[in-house]
Amino acid sequence: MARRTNWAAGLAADATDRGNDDGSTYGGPERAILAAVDISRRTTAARYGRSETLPVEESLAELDRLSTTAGAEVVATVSQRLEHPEPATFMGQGKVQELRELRLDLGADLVIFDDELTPTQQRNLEKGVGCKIVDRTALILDIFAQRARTREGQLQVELAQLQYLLPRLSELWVQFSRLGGASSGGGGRIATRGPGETQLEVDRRAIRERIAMLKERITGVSEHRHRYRERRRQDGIPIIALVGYTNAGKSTLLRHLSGAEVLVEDKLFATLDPTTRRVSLPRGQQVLLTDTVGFIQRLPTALVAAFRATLEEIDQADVLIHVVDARSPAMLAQIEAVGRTLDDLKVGAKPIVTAFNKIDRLDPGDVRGLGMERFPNPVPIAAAHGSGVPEMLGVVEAILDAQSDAVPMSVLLPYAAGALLNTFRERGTIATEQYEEGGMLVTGTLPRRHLDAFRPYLVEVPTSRG
Ligand SMILES: Nc1nc2c(ncn2[C@@H]2O[C@H](COP(=O)(O)OP(=O)(O)OP(=O)(O)O)[C@@H](O)[C@H]2O)c(=O)[nH]1
Ligand SMILES: [Mg+2]
Repeated sequence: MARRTNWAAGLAADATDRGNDDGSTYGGPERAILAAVDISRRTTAARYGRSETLPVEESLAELDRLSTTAGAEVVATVSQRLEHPEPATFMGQGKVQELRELRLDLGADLVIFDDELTPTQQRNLEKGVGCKIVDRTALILDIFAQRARTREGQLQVELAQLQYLLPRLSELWVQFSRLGGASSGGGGRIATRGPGETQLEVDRRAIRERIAMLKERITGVSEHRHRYRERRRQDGIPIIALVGYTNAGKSTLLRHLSGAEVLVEDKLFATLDPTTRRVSLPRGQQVLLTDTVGFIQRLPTALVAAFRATLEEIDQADVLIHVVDARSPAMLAQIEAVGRTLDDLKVGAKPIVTAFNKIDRLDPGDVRGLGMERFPNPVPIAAAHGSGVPEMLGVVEAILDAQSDAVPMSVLLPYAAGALLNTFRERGTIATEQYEEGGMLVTGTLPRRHLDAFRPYLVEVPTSRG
């Protein structure tokens, strides 16, 4: 089972903080200080290969939301401008000291860093600041652990947690022995040199075995899903996947279109597990619409790897609807983060409809200022109320038409062949339906792959009367 609090953070807390008389809280939400290094724009861009980076204030605002979602109470925020993070302590010595004092003043329980820390940085910070240190990756993993509902989601989160933990295990043992080992007779360090390291190896092996087992189970679940998807594909129903930054409004859009009782929340990562619903396009064609986990800037690699099965849903889609929170001050950085994640997933070139959502919150002038035309197939929408949604579906329909290799035809379907009429209605586009003596005379277009089934009923399209 995925754990609510990850080992790294939990164990460190037991070892260093609990039971200290430093005024930190017991029970109630944990009090957190947020910390970020503001790396000069150029360096960051080079490191992450991005041109549009989230400014440190925006990134901290996002970390604040993540922390609150995880159940912490944010009591202070600290940032430092640096050319690059300190290899040993992430922040400079002075800042570490400042954090230590701040934590004592405010009775904070932990410091959350807006980056992934190396195991060494984490250990040094725990020593220097004197409390639990959680990094961005551990925080996101923690939220995912809270949110995973399905078996597959839980397996994937546990896999990501263990992959995060494995390289940190030895640091944890050093720390555990330094503090915990002392109680068994004082010689903490000596005691762990021998048996401790043996224990470390045992633990490592146990974790590796569990990782292998989890991967196998995840493969099992995803194979099941793969077969299910194949069936849908043979049915010829196009698949549309909703992608986008977390909290952009993907679930809201699915709910509006299908009435599905999916969770909509003003929280990050409200959705983890994919939900698929049948939806009709304006001219009646049926498609499957899939809502899945949202993206975030610097999505931890362990998570992307572990969620590959879930993310395959995106890979299977014929068209992607990229839902953008047009109200967010960080809109451009978010669009780029989504683009980068899609690249990482090697989703390949798929047609994308860019749905600029939440325009009910913008003035018309602001909408013009969005620069929507820079993005593929842009459509302004308000998923919550449905405005713009029919137009968006129309764009999807046009793309599918172009893709489907639609063939115009006229067929006289006997009244007994109701199933074929349904197929025409759901997979194709009907121009006219006419009751005739021999059956229903239908004209319209149908994807070429259905042609064989309809061939026996084809009729000449009358070109002129008489
Ligand atoms: N004003 C306004 N708010 C919206 C609109 N669409 C969604 N929201 C709000 O945005 C928040 C996030 O919506 P969700 O649908 O949960 O977003 P999501 O993309 O599924 O987010 P995750 O599942 O966390 O990735 C909710 O509070 C919604 O009510 C809209 O058109 N207008
Ligand atoms: Mg959602």
